[in-house]
Amino acid sequence: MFRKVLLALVFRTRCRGRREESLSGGAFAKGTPHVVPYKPLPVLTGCEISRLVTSVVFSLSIAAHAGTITGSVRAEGKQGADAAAQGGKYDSRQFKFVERMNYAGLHDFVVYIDGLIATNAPGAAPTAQVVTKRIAQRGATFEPHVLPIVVGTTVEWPNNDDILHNVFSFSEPKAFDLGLYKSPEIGKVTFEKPGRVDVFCSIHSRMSCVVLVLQNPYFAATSDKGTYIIRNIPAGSYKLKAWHERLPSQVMDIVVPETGEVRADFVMGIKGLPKP
Ligand SMILES: [Cu+2]
Repeated sequence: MFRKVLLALVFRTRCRGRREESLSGGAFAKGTPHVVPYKPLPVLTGCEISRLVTSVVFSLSIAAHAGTITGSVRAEGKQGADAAAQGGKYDSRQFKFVERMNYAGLHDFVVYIDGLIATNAPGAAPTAQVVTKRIAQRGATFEPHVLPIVVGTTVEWPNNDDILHNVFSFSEPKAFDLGLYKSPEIGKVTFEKPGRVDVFCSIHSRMSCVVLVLQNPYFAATSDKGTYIIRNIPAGSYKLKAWHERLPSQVMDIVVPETGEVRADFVMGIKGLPKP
């Protein structure tokens, strides 16, 4: 590893000298008319090839210390709950339109590594990357319904409808009121504190979404099939959490290998809660 870095430095120093030469020369430097000369397709010089190879080798050696977590999440209801539905009770006028939980049909799970990890712990070099995500308002629905983000992310709420919406939240990590607006105006909020932020529309009763603000970038929302994949996680031991907006979270100890993947499947439900 040390040798690779040393080699990269040597190449960089050597190449810099030649590059400056070629930049200071050229047609324009000699006061020729402002005509773009014919230039053949760029051919990589020896130095450039070496630099390219070195950087590829360098990134591969970094990636070799990072693993992948993959798996699935599903939910199941409590045993015995369906007994209440037997005997035609739900056919009565009183309960006919009562919507019941369909655990097998639940989606919008999020799987994430809990807490701060070495790459973003206090004192680690801050990442200057500014991330912006979007939740659309379309057909009086928020899309996606659940958005996991890392702390510092800005979320935009474009209004794709011809009617007004009013996006707001009174959740502790971030309370806000974007007011009434239509396209082309776009309301946005930056989330600096981790936690769950429930978002509503003040006009439409069924419009709600959740922004899940997380402490590190190692998370994934599940696909339509309930599967997820989190890549490039630095090797180590972690607490892996499965989250759903209306189920208690589940935690699993996991060891991410230096290379390759580890599998973690979750079955969520009304489990592990204290009896009063
Ligand atoms: Cu609305």
